[in-house]
Amino acid sequence: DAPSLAVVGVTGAVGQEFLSVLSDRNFPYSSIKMLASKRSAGKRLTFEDKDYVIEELTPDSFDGVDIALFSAGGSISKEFGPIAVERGSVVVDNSSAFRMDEKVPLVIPEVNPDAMAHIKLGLGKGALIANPNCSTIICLMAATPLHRHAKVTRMVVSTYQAASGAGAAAMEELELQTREVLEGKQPTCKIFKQQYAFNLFSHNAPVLSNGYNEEEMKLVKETMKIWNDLDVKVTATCIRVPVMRAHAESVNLQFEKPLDEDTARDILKNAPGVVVIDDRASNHFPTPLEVSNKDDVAVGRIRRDVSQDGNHGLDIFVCGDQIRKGAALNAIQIAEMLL
Ligand code: 11C
Repeated sequence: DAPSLAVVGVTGAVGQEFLSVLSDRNFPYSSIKMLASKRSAGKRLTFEDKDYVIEELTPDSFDGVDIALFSAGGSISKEFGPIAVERGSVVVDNSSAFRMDEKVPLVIPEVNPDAMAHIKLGLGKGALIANPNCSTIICLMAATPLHRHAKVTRMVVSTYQAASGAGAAAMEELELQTREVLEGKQPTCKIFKQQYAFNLFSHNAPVLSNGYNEEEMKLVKETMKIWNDLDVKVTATCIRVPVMRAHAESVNLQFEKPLDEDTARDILKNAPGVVVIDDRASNHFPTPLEVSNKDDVAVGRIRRDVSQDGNHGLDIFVCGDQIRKGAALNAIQIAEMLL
């Protein structure tokens, strides 16, 4: 039988994308509960020609739900994730709440599907599966095929992150500020403390005592967990740029075994969920706009790192849709593996 679904945070940017991706991929379901906060409860939405009333999220929301897709922030996940599990749902959680819990698999289906192999639907038992941070997913979609071939020993990531990572309100703020600046007005700064349009700044996540911000440390720790490799050395600098919905990342890789750039390009051309855009002659490489609303992560600027000996280093540039592969698509691919 097709599973019953619940979407938690259905009014958000990722919640809405869950619905688009479910529809695009003909995901089978017997019913869907559209869940949100009290504020949105009672509003209506239409999905696949059917009208739904948005319900307020309560513990009882999960009775009879096989798969619950969560994207309503960490505190909602912390409160309601365990309740959903207790009521027998398999939760695919898009927040950071459970990612580093060693009992919770952290999964990119193209990278580490085996991590969730023990979780099955229909056993009457609930479970939690965590969706990695968007910048980790986008980075590892490209880095993993190379890692499998030559083993990455060190990775240096610099990100150029879109507004969507901070939610629908941040996307609206970017649009509003752009208009305001063009009209010579003072830009409205509600979501971010500083001007976003025509500017860039260090990622808005809290800065930790080691000087890294939380977004950077997610790249470090999640990579180790997903690759199941505590020895890999990862460092990151995360920057918010005035782009609407796709993240870009410069990734420098150091390998244990040699890997030349032609072999790397071939590996990436054959990697599932990855497209190579690497046209040096016309200076055409991945851009956030080209990957927006697309499923695949694009990789280009594939070149030998001249600062490293022989073929032990590569530089690549990666772009991926933050809302899609960075969040909703990855979560629904996880749900597909449960079917
Ligand atoms: C961003 N990655 O692009 C962040 C937002 O841990 O899921 C998502 C934070 C998370 O701003």
